[in-house]
Amino acid sequence: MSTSHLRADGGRLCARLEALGEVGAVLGPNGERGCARLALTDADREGRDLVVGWMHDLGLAVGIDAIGNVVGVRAGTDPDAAPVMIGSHIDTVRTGGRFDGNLGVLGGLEVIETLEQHGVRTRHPVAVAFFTDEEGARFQPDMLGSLVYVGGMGLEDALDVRAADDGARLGEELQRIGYAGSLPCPAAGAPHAYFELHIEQGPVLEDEGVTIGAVTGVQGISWTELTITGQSAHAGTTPMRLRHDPGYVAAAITVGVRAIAQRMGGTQVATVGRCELEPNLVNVVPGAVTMTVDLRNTDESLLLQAEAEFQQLCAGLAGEEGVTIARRSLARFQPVEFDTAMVDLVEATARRLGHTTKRMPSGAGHDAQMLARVCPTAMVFVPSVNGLSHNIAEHTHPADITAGADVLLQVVLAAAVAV
Ligand code: HGY
Ligand code: MN
Ligand code: MN
Repeated sequence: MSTSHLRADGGRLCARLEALGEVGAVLGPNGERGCARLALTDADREGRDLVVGWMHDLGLAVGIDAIGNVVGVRAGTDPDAAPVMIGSHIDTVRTGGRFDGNLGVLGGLEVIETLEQHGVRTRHPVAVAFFTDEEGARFQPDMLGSLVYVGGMGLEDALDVRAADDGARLGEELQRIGYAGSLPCPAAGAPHAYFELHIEQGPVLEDEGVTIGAVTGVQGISWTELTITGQSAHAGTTPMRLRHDPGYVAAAITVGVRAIAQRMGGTQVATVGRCELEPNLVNVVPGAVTMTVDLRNTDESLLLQAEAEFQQLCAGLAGEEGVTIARRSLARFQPVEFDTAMVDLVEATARRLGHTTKRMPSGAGHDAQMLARVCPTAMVFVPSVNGLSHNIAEHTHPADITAGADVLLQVVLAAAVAV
């Protein structure tokens, strides 16, 4: 059966995105409409229940594994063939948008519904997955569910992770929301191929007027939590020369890691996203500060260089101010390159459909970087308006959403082999 003419129904996909976006909805002062569904919260459970319901409506066989990853499978004609998997995540950061992750999962459901609508059978099964805790905002590391899925992190270690906000244990939260599944981790078998449709979350495609990004890989990620311990003291009576102020050290580290990134240039980025002073009172020199540093680079040797300079910065400040600095690695992933033939397929398919394309690395982490460990993997990017993401103003135009879904549909058909 020829299927090269098949296209997605962009309106149906946008309607699902809107409906899922209402779960944990966050409305901004200027009409921004984001959502907050931190991993394993009640809002995440509600979003999961909605998507699982859609999976059942589409006749998928739905399975949940021991880390809460959910996979819905549409049968293929060859019972021995491994599935072509479409996946991403539906958990969000606290100031999340409605597209990050959600587009990849709901784009997968759109592919399924289009195949159903046109009576298309494929040799390989087609699976749609959402992975637990991709964001890593509440439970680190990020991409935790897909990392466990591919065997990159032990299940028990993952279940024992404590939440950064309230200290809850991941395994108990999974039980509490009813998504502690019975399927084994790591997964019993690898997919035949994995595709992820995702918003770019940066400015490149929009700046260059390009519709489809053929993603070549994902940059390396280094997350560190610092606990800086000094001496709590009176803000008025303690002379500057007698202070051991972790608040000052935290500020100097924030300025210092930014300077490292600016000096290195290229793709190097550095972010202090979390910084908590204790006791956080106007008239008390803090006794301790807990903060995080996120370093990324597309080149592993440069990321190692940035980490080394960061380490030297901390050591110097600790000696200068007379504080101690304890470090805890929250995530460390090397850069990942996707299978060239798969990237070629995305690029050629997008061009065949008449879209402009660009090969580019991903600045953000994605579940695809974990699935790339076990099967041929590719990502399809669509533009982000103003390059904005992890912000409730995150937006992607419906025409670009439809273009991305069309490319996803066609590359999945190529891999799953319509019969
Ligand atoms: O941090 C990331 O890049 C992703 O959003 N988890
Ligand atoms: Mn994402
Ligand atoms: Mn994200």
